[in-house]
Amino acid sequence: MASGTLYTYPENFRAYKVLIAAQYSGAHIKIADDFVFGETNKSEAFLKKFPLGKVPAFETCDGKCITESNAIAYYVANDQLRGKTDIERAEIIQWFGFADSEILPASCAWVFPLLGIMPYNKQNVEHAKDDVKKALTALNSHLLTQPNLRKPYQNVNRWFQTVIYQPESMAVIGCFKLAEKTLEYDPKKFAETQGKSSKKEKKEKESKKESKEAKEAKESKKEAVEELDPTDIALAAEPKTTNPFDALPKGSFDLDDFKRFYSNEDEAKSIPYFWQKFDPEHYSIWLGEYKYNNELTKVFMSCNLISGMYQRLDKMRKGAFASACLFGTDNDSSISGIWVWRGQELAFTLCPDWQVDYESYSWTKLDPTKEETKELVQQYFSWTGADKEGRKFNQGKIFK
Ligand SMILES: N[C@@H](CCC(=O)N[C@@H](CS)C(=O)NCC(=O)O)C(=O)O
Repeated sequence: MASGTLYTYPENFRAYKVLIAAQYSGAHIKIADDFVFGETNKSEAFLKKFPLGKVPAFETCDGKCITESNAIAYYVANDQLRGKTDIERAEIIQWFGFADSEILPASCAWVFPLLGIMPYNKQNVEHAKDDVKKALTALNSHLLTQPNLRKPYQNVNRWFQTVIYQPESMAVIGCFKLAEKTLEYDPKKFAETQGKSSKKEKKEKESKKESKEAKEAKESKKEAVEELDPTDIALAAEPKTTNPFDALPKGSFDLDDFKRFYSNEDEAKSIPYFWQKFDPEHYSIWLGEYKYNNELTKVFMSCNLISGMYQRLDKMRKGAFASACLFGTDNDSSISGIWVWRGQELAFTLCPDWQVDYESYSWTKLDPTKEETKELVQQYFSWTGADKEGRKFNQGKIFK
């Protein structure tokens, strides 16, 4: 399995490709921790290995040097990502090229002027926008015509969200949020950005510019997805779904009332209140345990994993409540939670939109009459105790 050192600055979108591929393959990648953009990559020692002085750059454990983010990503990937047949491998190269030649330059030409780091020219920006739309329309049609993909991924927007919310992607970039509004041209921004060019600030600006570049790429993706006409059309054409919980009898447990009570009172009151109101005939209680605890690294990333799952389950809030906890510390942690929802079956199976994350957890239905269930509810609702391996409670998140 590939292993080595990656030279990059933080949040480099080109390095994300490499790091996400490594999440899938399990390749061991160390990020050079003393790397300073503009310094390290211009040093004699670096240029000897990587003559262009660009990052990301990768040095394998046995001293081989690779540049070009796509090549590095390919090197650290596995067969699943590289493709198994000639045609699959050719398609991988096709989409690498598509992203670099069709999406990236047009996205930058669209967004950089709006962020004030390139002069604004309305015609050029409009032209770039059209180019992005054209490329995404082609991608959208491609996804729609793939029989395997047609059903779950009806358009680029959904495909993008699916990819970006995979645990392997989230472990690298955290929880990605789509832009809420379209960027507008602001002449002040350009003046401000161009104004600060004293020599002393140059280096700092370089690195800011580069991390900005990463942001821009994200922004452009957000923008592009947000403005995509065919996506909007496809979304509008989808049948309006009712909430799957609506089909199940409500019973006597007023979940909203309990959520309000839980938010406003401390657990000494809200947990007895839960048991007093809980309706076991129409609601069920589940323990969800993350299956890949040994892959969890930084606590904040694991918390992003929980928040991401909650976000994707937004519509499920109507009939569910959960408290998920992270136990332990960086590189030694676990995630588990207590979930309560309407109905007696595993609620995620009720709706395809709820199925992105649930298979990463093992689900155990709990018997509400049992003492162990009372103890688990007590522990998870009050954010105390430890996991099965004795890791102490660290952080909790409520789904309501
Ligand atoms: N095609 C290369 C582009 C690499 C690249 O342009 N890297 C920029 C930072 S994102 C860089 O290192 N610039 C430094 C320089 O041009 O001196 C790749 O995908 O890896």
